[in-house]
Amino acid sequence: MGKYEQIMTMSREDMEKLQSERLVAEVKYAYENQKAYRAKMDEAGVKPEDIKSIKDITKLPFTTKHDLRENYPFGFFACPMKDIVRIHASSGTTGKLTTVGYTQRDLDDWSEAFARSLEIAGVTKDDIIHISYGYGLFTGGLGAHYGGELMGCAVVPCSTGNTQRQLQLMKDFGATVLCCTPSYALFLGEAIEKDPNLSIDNFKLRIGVFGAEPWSLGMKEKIEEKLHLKAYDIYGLSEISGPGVSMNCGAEELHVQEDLFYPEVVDVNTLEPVPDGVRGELVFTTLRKQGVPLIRYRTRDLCSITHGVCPTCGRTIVRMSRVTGRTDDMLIIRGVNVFPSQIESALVKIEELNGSHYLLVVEREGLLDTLEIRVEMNPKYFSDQIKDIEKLRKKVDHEVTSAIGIAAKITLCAPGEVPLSEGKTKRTIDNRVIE
Ligand code: DLL
Repeated sequence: MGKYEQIMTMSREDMEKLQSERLVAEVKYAYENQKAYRAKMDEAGVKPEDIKSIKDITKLPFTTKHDLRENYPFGFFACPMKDIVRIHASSGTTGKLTTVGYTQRDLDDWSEAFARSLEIAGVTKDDIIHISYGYGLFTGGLGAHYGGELMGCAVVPCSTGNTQRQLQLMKDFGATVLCCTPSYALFLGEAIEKDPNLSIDNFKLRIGVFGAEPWSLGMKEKIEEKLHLKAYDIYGLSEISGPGVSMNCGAEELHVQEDLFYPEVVDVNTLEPVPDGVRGELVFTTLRKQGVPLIRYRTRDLCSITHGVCPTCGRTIVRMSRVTGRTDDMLIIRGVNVFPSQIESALVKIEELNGSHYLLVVEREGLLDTLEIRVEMNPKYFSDQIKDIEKLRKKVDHEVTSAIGIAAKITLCAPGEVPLSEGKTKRTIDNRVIE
């Protein structure tokens, strides 16, 4: 039995007891030390004494990214700077940075959350982990690094950049685990295919720990096929700690480290909790954070949660579905809600395309929104014959329209024209000016 199995197979009753104790303490701590959240509780008329168990969590007000930005840089910190040992920040798509401070215990908990995720994927201390998440203010690199060390693995801290050298080190050192974004994993797989001096048979990769951006199951298959490994989906966000908040066990669902980060899913409009299995906005409450405790933090990520024993691995900690989109990357085009991930799922199924290499461009012409999908053709099927291109364009058009329910302009691009990036790949350019 793995080192962390006990906590991940706890009975519901024991877990709720632990969560209740921790929530009571966390809310009291936040109320006493976090001025901004105390003001919210006062405004909502809730006192720490009103919170007696985890069931009372719905009495508490939400926290949003806006609150964190308003209090930039350190207004949400709940302890003096002498107790903070690390600061991370995430830029998001707009506006100011969101800063998070960690005490040593916060870092230890986060490392454990990542190490538990590795255990779920079957990583052991015999593994050599190659980390190509960015090291820096982004939590990917350092999160994987300390989680891997805690697990006892040999960690290779490569960070991003210089793909040729990354591949050489991965091969020479015999890396068995690769940690990076799914976009970069695919990029690496394609780079191996293109290089006549490299063959995937000379690599020892067996497990991929990929996350930080939404990716479709089709993309997962492609990565597994190119890198000859089993790909796992790791989720997390800097506000709550970083990667390792949840991890999939082989089935599609991700196990949440719910004794540390308590998840709820709420209806996007009413903000009322929804039943298990119903999709809504994911909300997290940290149960043991000292630097920046966050109560009912609205992630904007869309998913559902399910309780009960996992039919795949037998663990009892709650599961969340893969995050396929965010409330803020949902595009509303001519009144229809469209997620980039829906389009990706349709594109990756078409063999004649390099379906993961796509970019969505939204414009407004007069009063009408237009959506253009730029997608690369697969080099194997690449043709510059107008007849062939037109036939493929029609096929893509048909698949996409049936997936999203609206028509889009399909632009087929030559291989290499829509590149993936080393970090999170930008999938949408929205040029609409909304007056
Ligand atoms: O992306 C932390 C991370 C690093 C997770 C490495 C996994 C691996 P942020 O930069 O704060 O933190 O961005 C968090 O990224 O709210 C989601 O929208 C998205 N995200 C993260 N993991 C996944 C995933 C890191 N597995 C935001 N699937 C989150 C889909 C993900 N979206």
